[in-house]
Amino acid sequence: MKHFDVITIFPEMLEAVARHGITRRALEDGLFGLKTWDPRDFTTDAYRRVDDRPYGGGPGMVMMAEPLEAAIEAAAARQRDAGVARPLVVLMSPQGERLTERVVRELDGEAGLVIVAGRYEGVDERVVERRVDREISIGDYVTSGGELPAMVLIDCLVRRLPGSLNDARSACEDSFSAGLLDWPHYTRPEAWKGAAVPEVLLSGNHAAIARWRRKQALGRTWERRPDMLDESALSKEDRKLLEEYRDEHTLSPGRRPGRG
Ligand code: 4FV
Repeated sequence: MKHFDVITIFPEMLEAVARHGITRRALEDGLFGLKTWDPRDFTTDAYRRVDDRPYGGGPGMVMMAEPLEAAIEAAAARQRDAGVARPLVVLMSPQGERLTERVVRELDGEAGLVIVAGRYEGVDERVVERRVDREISIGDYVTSGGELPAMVLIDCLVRRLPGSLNDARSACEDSFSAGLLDWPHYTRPEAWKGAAVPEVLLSGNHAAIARWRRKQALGRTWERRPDMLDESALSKEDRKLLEEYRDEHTLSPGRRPGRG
């Protein structure tokens, strides 16, 4: 079982992963454990204070080191008692390394994550220096708290746990797993508002379908995320597929068909 302990002053927010969809079932199936720790429960003052004004002035408040460290330590101790040799402490923050498929794969191997979800302007840097192993960002923008980023990370990792997806192929056929964007998906009805499903997908010819999907993945990556595509590293077959795609789609990289 993989362990997630989340440090948050809004523990109820984690219900989003605990009570819905794939993550809910994986939790019920015991594929992972999820526990929240509220730093307020580790305060000693009557006001259960977890934030204070920033030294040096400026807007907003900063999360205090002591309640955070006490919560982190309690979470890490719980994981150690549960057999996790070395719980990894992760702070979700815009100053962290970008969360990518590579980082997700690296964290696959971690038996336990203690995820710190900050609020306000951020957390006291001294608790980061003392207790945080990795800072991770979900993107170059600012959220009002670390809870949503923490749930993004948990969701990414849980769906890769063996047994969490109905069909394990889903995870390995995901976008990015092959370093490419996903191919387009279609389902019934065959015709919808005058738009048909590509013929090949109705052919039952699995080799042709696989070829068409590979071409779409290559072409859409070239169009939408040329930064992900190293054409010089493509196989001869993939280069041929991309050429075909380009011939069929006269757009330049980064331009989306029919959209400005
Ligand atoms: C964030 C991000 C993020 C910063 C201050 C929470 C906020 C507030 N976390 N990726 N982007 N966090 O914006 O992970 O406390």
